[in-house]
Amino acid sequence: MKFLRTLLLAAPLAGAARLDRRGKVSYDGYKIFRVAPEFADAVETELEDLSGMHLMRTAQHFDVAIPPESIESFQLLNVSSELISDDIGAEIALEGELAPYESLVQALDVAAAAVPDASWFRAYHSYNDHLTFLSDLQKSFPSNSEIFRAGTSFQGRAITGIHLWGSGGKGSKPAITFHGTVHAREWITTMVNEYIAWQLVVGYGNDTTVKAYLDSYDFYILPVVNPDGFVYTQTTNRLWRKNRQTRSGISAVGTDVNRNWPYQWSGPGSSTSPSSETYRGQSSGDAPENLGLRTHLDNVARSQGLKLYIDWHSYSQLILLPYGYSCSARAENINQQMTLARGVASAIARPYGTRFEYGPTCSTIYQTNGGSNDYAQDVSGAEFAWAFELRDTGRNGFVLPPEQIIPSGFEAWEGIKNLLNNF
Ligand code: 0X9
Ligand code: ZN
Repeated sequence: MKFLRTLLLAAPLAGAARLDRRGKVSYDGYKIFRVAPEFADAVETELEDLSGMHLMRTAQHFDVAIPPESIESFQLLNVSSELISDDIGAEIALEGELAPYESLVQALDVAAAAVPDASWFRAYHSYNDHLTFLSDLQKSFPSNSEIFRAGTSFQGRAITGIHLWGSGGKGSKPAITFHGTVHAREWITTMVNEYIAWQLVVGYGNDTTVKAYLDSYDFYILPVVNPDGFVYTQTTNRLWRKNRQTRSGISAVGTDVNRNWPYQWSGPGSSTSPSSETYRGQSSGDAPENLGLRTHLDNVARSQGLKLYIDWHSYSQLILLPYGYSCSARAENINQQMTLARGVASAIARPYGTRFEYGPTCSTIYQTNGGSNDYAQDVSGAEFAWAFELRDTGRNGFVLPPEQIIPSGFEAWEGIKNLLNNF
C-alpha cells in the first residue's frame, strides 16, 4: 500500500506558537508519540487540528509531537501509540547551551596554524563558530585545503565548505562531496561532517590509509548547506526544517531544499502547499540554496568526475540509496551499491553496536521527489549518491545529546572508511 509511505507533513505550530522569555518557540510539555503504521493516516489528518508536528514517518513508524493542550484530544483518538519522549522542552534544555569555540592544539607542522581540538565535538555551536572552526581547520592544512563558497542563501549567507586534496594537487582527482544540515534541525549532521573533515586533516600527516584517501580523491565538505534555517533553529525555533525563503503573496515561510532539486521534481513525494514541511517550491530549483549547491556539484562533476555524493540527515539510522522518486526505478549499479552499503552498515556497528539499515530510498524510508541524491545520481552523474540518516531511532530524535556527537562521528567515520576501502 504505497500511499502509506507518502509523506504529507503538517505545518509545525499551525496554531499560535508559545514563546519563552528569550523569544524562542517553547516546546515545554510537548510529548512525542510513536504511532503504529496502521493509524498513521488517521493521525496525519488530525495533526493540524491538534497543532501537532510531524517529526518522522517511515513504513515502520510515525513520530508526532503533541503540545500539552492537545494531549487529551490525541488520547481520545484511541490509536495505538507509544510515548517516546515525555517533554521535548526538557530535552532541548538538556541538549545544552551552545558552547563557545576556544581550544586549539599545536600545529601538525611548524608552517601551519594549530588544528582545532577534539573538544570541539563535545558540544553544539553557533553558526559563526562553525565558520571559524572551518577556517581554523583550513589554516592548519594550508597547502592541501581551501575554503570555498557554493552560492548564497536566501538571506544572503555564503554557503560554505572546505575543499581538501592530497599529493596530486588541487582538483586533480575524482570528487567526493558531502552536504550537511540541509534540514535545519538535524544538528548532528553538521558535527559529523566536521568530524570527518577533521579526521582527514589530522590523519593526513600520520596515517597512511587516510593519506591515501586524500591522495585518491578531492573532498568537498559543506557542513551547513541551509545556513538561514540553521541560524533560525538557534535563534527562534529548534525544530525548524526548511530554508527561510519568503514568496510574494504567500504567508508561509520556507521551501524544503531537499524537494527542490530539478529532477523528478513533482510527484507524491513532495508537497505543493507552502505550509508543508516538504514544500517543493513554485518551480524546480527555485530555492537560492539549491541553485548554489547544484551549480557547485555539477561543476565539480564536470571537471573531476563525481565518485560519491552523500547528503547527511537525521534521524532513523539508515543508509539510503537511489532512488527516492520511484520505488521501482533502480540505479544501474544498484547491486554494487547494496553490497557496499551492507559493508558500511557493519563497519558502523562495530564500535558501539549502532544498527543502520540500508536500501533504496523509496522502499526504505518513503517516496521523495526533487531529492538531492536522485539528482546527483542521474544528472550530475555520480557513481554513488547516498543519503545517511544518523542517530538515533527516535528516543532523542533531532535533539541528540552532545555526549553522542563523538560516538556518532566515530561510527560514521568508520563507515566512510569502509566505503573508501571498498569502492
Ligand atoms: O525526507 C527527507 O528529505 C529525508 N529524511 S528526513 O527525515 N531527514 O527529512 C530523506 C532523504 C532521502 N534522500 C534524498 N531524497 N535525497
Ligand atoms: Zn533531513
